[in-house]
Amino acid sequence: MKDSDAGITPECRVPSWLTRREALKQTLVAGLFLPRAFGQRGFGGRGGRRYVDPSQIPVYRYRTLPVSRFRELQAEYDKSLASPLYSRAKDFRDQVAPLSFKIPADFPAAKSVVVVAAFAKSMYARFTLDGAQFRLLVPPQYYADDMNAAKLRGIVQKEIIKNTNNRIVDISESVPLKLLAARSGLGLYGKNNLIFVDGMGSYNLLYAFLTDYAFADDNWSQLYILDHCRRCDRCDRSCPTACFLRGSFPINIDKCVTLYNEKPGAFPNWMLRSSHTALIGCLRCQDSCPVDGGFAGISEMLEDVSEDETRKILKGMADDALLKSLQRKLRQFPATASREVFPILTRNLSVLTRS
Ligand code: B12
Ligand code: SF4
Ligand code: SF4
Repeated sequence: MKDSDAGITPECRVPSWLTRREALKQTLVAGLFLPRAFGQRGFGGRGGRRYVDPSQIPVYRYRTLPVSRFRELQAEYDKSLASPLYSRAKDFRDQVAPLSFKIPADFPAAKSVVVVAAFAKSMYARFTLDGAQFRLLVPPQYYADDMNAAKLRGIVQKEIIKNTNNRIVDISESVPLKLLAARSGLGLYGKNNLIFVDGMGSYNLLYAFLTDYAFADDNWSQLYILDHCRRCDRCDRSCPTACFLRGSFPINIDKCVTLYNEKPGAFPNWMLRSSHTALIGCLRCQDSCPVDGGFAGISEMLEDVSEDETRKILKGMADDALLKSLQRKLRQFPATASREVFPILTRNLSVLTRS
């Protein structure tokens, strides 16, 4: 598939929804590269849904960067997080606090980082209650996929480095993955703040591996924005909680449904019941995207959850047998991992089934 088919163009694009002054302000925050064509009309991509043949979707794509780039990546990330554009919410800060571009003390010989994007499709789970069936969306990253970090580590060793003597360490849980993917040229940021990768749109999960293998190329890239975003606002219009801010690239994380429905606790008072559209997380700013059109339609069904199990979930009865069955049926759905996190499933299912 050509770059243009995925809505990605090799030139730098600045979105028309940013005024010149706003874009310059963003530049200070993000070190964004402004193209010569900035402010002019007449360039941009096509919209519209299209069919994507699943067999043509790459399983993964990757790029590499030398670890000597970590210092500037860290400075850029720190600068963003210090900006008032980013949430001060504790749940958000707790998630980003452990992320950094530091080389682990036990791996001083690390020379390169391999950033990988793996295609990930949506799943649906069917629950039954009082004769009614609820087919509920489980977005990528909330079920155990055939492709995972351990498998990708093996692929990095066998297909990318092609040498079993090199050390490879999975650092996916400890680095800011989107910035790494964008700066390595693996993908482009979209207005929905996600990384779009050629041939898989934003339906990809990101991973990173450190290695003592020294790749010849430094793929350092400018921060590009998806070409389509210049003339499109579908993600903005479809967001159930109005996270998109005029003139600001970062979404308002404080309003993102995912920030609340991944964690236990009551939903904020301002959040409408209709804002909940998935069993966990939210996919609205991806499934409405014309660039993601063909990828959004690729999904599979998980094993059905019985009426008896559905009732137990709604009553919060997390016995061992139920947890075991749901772990299998929902493929390690995070809220079935223990009694402690089970209330997340009870709350999220209650709001979707109006029970
Ligand atoms: C914290 C977090 C969240 C938080 C905050 C989200 C956010 N936008 O930061 C919450 C809980 C809300 C969340 C939600 C989701 N998340 Co999340 N999340 C993360 C996590 C742990 C860290 C992200 C992070 O570093 N944020 C901090 C900000 C500062 O980073 P940033 O967004 O890259 O910011 C850069 C840009 O804004 C840029 N910049 C600033 N100004 C400008 C201006 C322009 C024009 C440009 C181009 C760039 C630019 O500079 C910043 C860096 O310096 C990562 C995992 C990881 N280890 O990285 C997953 C991750 C980002 N999440 C992911 C996913 C899939 C989701 C959800 C889709 C899940 C779901 N289905 O509900 C939603 C999407 C919400 C959204 N639209 O952003 C994937 C994204 C994959 C991809 N292809 O992009 C990741 C990478 C997990 C993974 N392993 O794949 N997430
Ligand atoms: S829906 Fe959002 S991310 Fe997708 S092309 Fe339109 S503006 Fe960009
Ligand atoms: S994940 Fe949902 S709530 Fe969050 S920005 Fe996207 S559409 Fe809005």
